[in-house]
Amino acid sequence: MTDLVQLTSDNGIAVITINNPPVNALSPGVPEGISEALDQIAQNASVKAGVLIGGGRTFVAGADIKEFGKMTSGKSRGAGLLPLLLKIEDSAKPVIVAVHGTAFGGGMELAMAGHYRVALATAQLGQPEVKLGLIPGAAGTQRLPRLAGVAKAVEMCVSGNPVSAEEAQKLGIVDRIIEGDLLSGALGFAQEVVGKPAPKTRERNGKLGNAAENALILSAAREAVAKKQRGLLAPVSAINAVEAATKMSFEEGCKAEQKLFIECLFSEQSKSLIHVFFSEREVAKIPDIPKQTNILPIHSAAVVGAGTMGGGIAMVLANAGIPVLLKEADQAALDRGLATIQSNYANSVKRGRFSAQVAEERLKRITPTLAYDAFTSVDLVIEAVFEGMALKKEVFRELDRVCKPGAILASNTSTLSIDEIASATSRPESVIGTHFFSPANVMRLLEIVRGKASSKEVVATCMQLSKTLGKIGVLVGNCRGFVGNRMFGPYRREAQFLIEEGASIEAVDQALSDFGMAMGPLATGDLAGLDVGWRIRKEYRHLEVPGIRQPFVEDRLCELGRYGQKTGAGWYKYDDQRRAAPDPAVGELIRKWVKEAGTAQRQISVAEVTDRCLYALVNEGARILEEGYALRASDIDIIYINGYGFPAHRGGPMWYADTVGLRRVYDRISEFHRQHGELWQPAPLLKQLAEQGKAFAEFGREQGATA
Ligand code: 3H9
Repeated sequence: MTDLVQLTSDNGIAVITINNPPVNALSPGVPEGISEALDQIAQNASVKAGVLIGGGRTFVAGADIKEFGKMTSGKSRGAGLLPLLLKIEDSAKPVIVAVHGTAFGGGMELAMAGHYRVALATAQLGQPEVKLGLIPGAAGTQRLPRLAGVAKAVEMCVSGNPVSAEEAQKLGIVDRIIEGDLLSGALGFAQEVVGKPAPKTRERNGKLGNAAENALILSAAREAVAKKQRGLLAPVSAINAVEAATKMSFEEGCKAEQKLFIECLFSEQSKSLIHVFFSEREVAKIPDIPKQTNILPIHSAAVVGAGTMGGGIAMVLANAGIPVLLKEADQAALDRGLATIQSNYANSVKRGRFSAQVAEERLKRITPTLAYDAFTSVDLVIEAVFEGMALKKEVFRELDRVCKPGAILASNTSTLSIDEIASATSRPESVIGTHFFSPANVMRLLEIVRGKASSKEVVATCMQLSKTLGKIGVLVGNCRGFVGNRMFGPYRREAQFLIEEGASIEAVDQALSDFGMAMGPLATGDLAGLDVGWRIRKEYRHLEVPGIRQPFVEDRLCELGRYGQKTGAGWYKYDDQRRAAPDPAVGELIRKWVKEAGTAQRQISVAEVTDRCLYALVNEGARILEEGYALRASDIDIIYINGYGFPAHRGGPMWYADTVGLRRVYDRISEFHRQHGELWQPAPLLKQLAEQGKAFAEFGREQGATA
């Protein structure tokens, strides 16, 4: 028996315990250990049944994801779980699988091979492989429809979302919910089933439906995938694999699943999504801030500014159970802000996201105020006033005056220097940036901007807070635009240059949307409000270098009052439902403006559109990385996937560049440099890595994300 699996016994029932912390993944050694335990159970006449259980915080959360990289690079052949699962199912003595925590992926497949499943009410069961660009690869697509029916199996394998133990019981996946101690409950269940014929999941064909019903289920699923999971391989493969269960024998279905699983495993999409999985966890690790750093308690908070961002941030805090003061300068603005929050909550209730009672509780946690008086006791303040340095400094001077020592003073600025804002206080160590993305109550990204003086405790607390708020916090350094917006500038600049050089608005947006971006760059501008960038450009105009080309169309649109969706017109025109349509008037205006400016017009290919926009992101990302404003290339990827609609299956902009090959990216950027001038100067780090034949993923810094 390996160290990872233990065999004990209790009153004639063998207990196989998997101990592979933290999540009992099926790493090498675990399947072998279970197999050996089964052999011993078979040989021991005094044992009547077996219970399979996970030690620690969970049952098995799946195959060991780290092994997949070894398999695709030929360093490992993979464990091949199928024979083990058949061995469990063929055991002459019943095997009861006891589930707590999560039975995910290979863990769920392992559970389904048992003759019975019992679970704690808090357990979750699911086939989340699709989120890694995979499908279940150990007969999950064959056993799940046999237990839960075809429609549910398709839904679970395509969405990757788990079901609760209670739902699993209703579906027929779980046989009993255990109250109290799981092992005692499982042992009791085992005593009840000893001597009775043990059902084999693979032989339970009763829920496989009929051809006509299944055809409808499968075609509806394919249609939904084409719309909602555009361009993704794994959801389509998952449907095909479940279809195989409905049309073939179990053995043939397993072979079909294996083939589809291997195709997915070797796809770029899966490698990218696995990169995203590990990057999301890596992001929380900050080299110079040890795990045991003191986390400051956040029992109460305040938000300054009840505009779109301030209101959204107040909701995020309230949703996480933190009482929050919401301050505005005048009653009318405060009323408007509160009315928006109320209507947002009402909409969520209408859509069934939560009950009216929950909405009311959340709303009650938000206390409107016109004064700073009550700020004296709060643990955290987030400033979200209009984006202007003078105003921000005024607010921070006031916060410095009223807030208790140790309170965290955060700014939601998206562009301004945290250090300069901090200089308005006597306690710059307590000042930090918390840059939320709009709509704040929806978007997952939170850029945490570390100022020169921000203390380690304050940084660690904000990283922890991001989790409490259901966000993914990424630590960035204090440079203009931080990481996300600093890169977004060149990206949108190129989109506009392409328009000025002859591409149509729709062609540019379509090219990026076909690449997988949630929205094209021009439509994104309309959504965010073109006036936001216009105002920032005006603030920084003094920094522009004479002779360097600047896009001008967007400023002209703003001068005409075309701010985007909010004014019903921007790059596109909008109806009162904010549905976009091309606006021929804009096309005419652009043609007139570029003629006046003397910009040469030409045919522009889709490849040029995507390369110019995406490589502008990559080139700036390389500078950010080299300058230490992001800790790792993968942090930049996480920012772009969670804050800017970059497709996760492409792994983020830096990973995407790595997959293209940095030599190719560098050559193309050098070509743009020759054609379009200084703005395309290749980043030194990109040049260096390209020449060394390396990837961004290989570039590590001792420290970074510090000012
Ligand atoms: C699969 O099963 C394919 C099959 O069909 C069979 C094919 C033959 N492997 O998330 P956390 C690590 S595909 C390796 O922070 P939480 C994770 O990286 C798999 N490592 O904790 C982290 O490491 P570190 C299907 C794993 O409590 C640590 O464990 N299964 C795995 O917030 C803690 O993780 C899935 O997709 C793994 N499978 O959430 C489930 N899982 O501390 C993926 C976790 O060094 N896992 N780690 O950063 C999850 O969804 C969450 O981790 C879970 C726990 C909900 C389980």
